[in-house]
Amino acid sequence: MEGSLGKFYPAYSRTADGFKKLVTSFSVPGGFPSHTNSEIPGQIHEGGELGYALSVSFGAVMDNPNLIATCIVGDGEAETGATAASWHSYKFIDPKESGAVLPILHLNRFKISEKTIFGCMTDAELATLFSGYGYLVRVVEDLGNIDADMAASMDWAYGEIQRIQKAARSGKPIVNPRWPMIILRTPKGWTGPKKVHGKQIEGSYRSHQVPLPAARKDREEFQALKEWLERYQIHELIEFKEDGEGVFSEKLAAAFPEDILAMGCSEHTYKAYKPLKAPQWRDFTSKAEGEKSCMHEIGEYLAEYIKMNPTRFRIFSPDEMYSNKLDSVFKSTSRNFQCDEEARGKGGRVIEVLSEHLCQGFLQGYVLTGRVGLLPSYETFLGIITTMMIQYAKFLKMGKDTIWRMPIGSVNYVETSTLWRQEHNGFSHQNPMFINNVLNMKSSIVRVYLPPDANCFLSTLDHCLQAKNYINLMIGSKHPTPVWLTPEEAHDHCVAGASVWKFCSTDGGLDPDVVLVGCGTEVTFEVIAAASLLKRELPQLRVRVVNVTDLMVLSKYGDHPHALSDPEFESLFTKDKPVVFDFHGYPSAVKQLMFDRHCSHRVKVLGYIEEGTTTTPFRMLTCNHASRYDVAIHALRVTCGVPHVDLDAHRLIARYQGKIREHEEYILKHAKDPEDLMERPQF
Ligand SMILES: Cc1ncc(C[n+]2csc(CCOP(=O)(O)OP(=O)(O)O)c2C)c(N)n1
Repeated sequence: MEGSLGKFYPAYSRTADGFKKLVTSFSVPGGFPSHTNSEIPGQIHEGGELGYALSVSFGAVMDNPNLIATCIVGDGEAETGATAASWHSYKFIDPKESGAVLPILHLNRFKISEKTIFGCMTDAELATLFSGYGYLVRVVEDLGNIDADMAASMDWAYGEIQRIQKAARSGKPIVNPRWPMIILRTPKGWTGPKKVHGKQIEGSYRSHQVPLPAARKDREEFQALKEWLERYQIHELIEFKEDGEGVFSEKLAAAFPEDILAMGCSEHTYKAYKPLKAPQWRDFTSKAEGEKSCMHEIGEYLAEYIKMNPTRFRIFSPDEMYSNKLDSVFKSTSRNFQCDEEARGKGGRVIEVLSEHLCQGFLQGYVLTGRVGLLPSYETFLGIITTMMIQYAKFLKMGKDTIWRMPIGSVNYVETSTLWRQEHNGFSHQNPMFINNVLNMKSSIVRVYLPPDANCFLSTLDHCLQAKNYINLMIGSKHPTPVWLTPEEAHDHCVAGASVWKFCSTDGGLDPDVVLVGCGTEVTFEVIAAASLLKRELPQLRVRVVNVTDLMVLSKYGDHPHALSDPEFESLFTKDKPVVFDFHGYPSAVKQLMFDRHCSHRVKVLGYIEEGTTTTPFRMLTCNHASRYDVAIHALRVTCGVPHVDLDAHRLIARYQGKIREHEEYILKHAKDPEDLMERPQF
């Protein structure tokens, strides 16, 4: 009615036909969905899965000083863990640089069929709880006078917000300001049917969603529906002229804001994206020698990114910047946490809160309103926000098909502190499942990268921060690991997504007996070490080493935009030679991608098979059968029958099995790996 729908969808304009279409096609096939999604003007939130409205609202107002988001939270939604954490979100809002969120907790006492926790609390309990969170609370519950009560409360809230913002923006910030919030008490299904078939509807759980499901067939329900709709007195509000145009009563028309102020027309929600300024990633690269921590190197790069984009780029981290070795970003920025005098009022670009849900919600709100963000996380714990990522992917997919939605930046994840290096944390910290979860999303929007060294990581990050409309997952080590490729080689490798690594292959990879593939930092090291071992001990075995940095190249041509054509695939993995594929995560991810390549008979996939504990890095590899010895053993097994391999295969397999046992005994005795295992393999 406020005109936004008609602006974006002429078929839903303010005419008799437009209204009819809206009413008759709502929540039926072909019409608008029952929960908000990206086809709805003004929306930046996939409705349906409850819990995230508040954190997304806070993300939207960050660095948007003139924006106020009003977020209505149902008392059912308020029971979710994600919402429970979200009440604290204002503690990350600096009123000088950001806008404000006005939370409205709507207490109608019921969820689907049970009473709600908040609905059963007294005003005193609620006021104490939310005062404790730091809010100024106002309860709106005067049902006989609800419009005036609500209008006065909104005025009050707006005034409070302005007071806080004015103080901060005039250089006299209020320390720990109390932001306003409203608690609205109304009966569930208020103004709907009161009683049907002798049972109370209004004010009970029976009004949830569809209060009169049998109105088509049941007389009493039909009568209740008729009376309910007639109570709106629609004819006093709208008159339809002969040409079908709807004319609103003066009173109603006066309530509609101008186009620019209509909630459904807010440009923040559909055309606010501007690309970031990007530093030269090559300036942060190193020579192809020695060891570098991918996280440390990208930290330096991000510090520069932040300098160049002081108000349009943020990092949201579950308190892991230091532990993920990304702390070099603090060379150019600080944290942003208003309760901490060291981190308040400084324009810090890093929000650290130990809630992956909040990080994801903030990131979504920030990105969907046109900015760019990064969420670095322990590999294992990103799984916590799996369903949020999935809901976001749904929003993105529909948004890409919605013509009036302009492109947005990408949601970028960096997974580090990976499962292979959990020598102090152990089994609980070993879980690469997020990769599988991302793979299942629509191929047009998801990208998964496992850059094998720091130079490749820089090139990948540079690409992701500029890419539009994607969910990018980047995985890499925080520990120093070898730099294998020069910056130019890294660039070429990342553009290709996968390539033959000639320096560690026999005759540059020509005419191989077996192809060894690494995908992921630690397992790539093992593949290279296996190639070096075999070169030394069985030089007549012809080995080709391939590295995959862009996981999606593996999928069947046509299934993903990055998928290799069959000839390209065969140029790397050969037409018919055996392949030993050492993968960073669960082998199922690679198998899923390669299933339609019809090459499973010649590809052995190694990876994480849910064996883990607090143990050394190399023991992690051996207990999951993904070490250099396992790669070499499989390479020998799959090439048995090749005459010059047969002569030595069994002897070497037995030797490598012995090496694994020897290593096991060594670490039991010394609680560490032998030093020489981490030496850069020689060729
Ligand atoms: C995460 C999640 N769990 C469960 C549901 C199923 N569900 C749909 S509506 C609802 C009750 C919501 O109650 P409330 O937030 O109070 O909203 P109301 O309908 O009362 O306005 C539930 C449990 C859901 N949509 N999302």
